Amino acid sequence: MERTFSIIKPDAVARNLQGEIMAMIQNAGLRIVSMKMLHLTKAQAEGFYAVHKERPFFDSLTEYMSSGPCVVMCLEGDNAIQKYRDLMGATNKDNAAEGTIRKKYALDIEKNSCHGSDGPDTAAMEIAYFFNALELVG
Ligand code: 3AN
Repeated sequence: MERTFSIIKPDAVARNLQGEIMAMIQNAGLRIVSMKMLHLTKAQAEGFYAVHKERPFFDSLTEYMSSGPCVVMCLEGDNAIQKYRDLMGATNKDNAAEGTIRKKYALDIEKNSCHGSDGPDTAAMEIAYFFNALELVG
């Protein structure tokens, strides 16, 4: 069993797609072990994406991530990190495979509907950024 961290980003929540994306996650065999809806401040989004702070899109990305509510989740399952990365599809929706969340719902490379941890260390850090041990109930 492995855990990963997921965000249904503001572009998807604004279009009321939370339920459809959660159904895709559950149909892929992942369990939602914690979940909440948040409206991040710019500072909270900057903290979360600190690893990208030198990238040219950092300001725009954190502006967008704090532009409206999002859903943060901890997911669990066999090979959960890679399984969820596969389900999300490529960062750029134009390169995402058919049947992936981003192919179906992303608007562009920035407003790409979902986030998923890219490895075990990031997953542990990202889960701890949003959830305490008592909130992980799965
Ligand atoms: P992924 O989310 O697929 O792991 P990262 O970690 O490279 O992709 O990028 C983090 C987030 O930054 C992406 N999900 C996307 O919202 C945004 N992003 C990535 N590349 C670009 C870009 N070239 N222009 C604007 N936003 C980008």
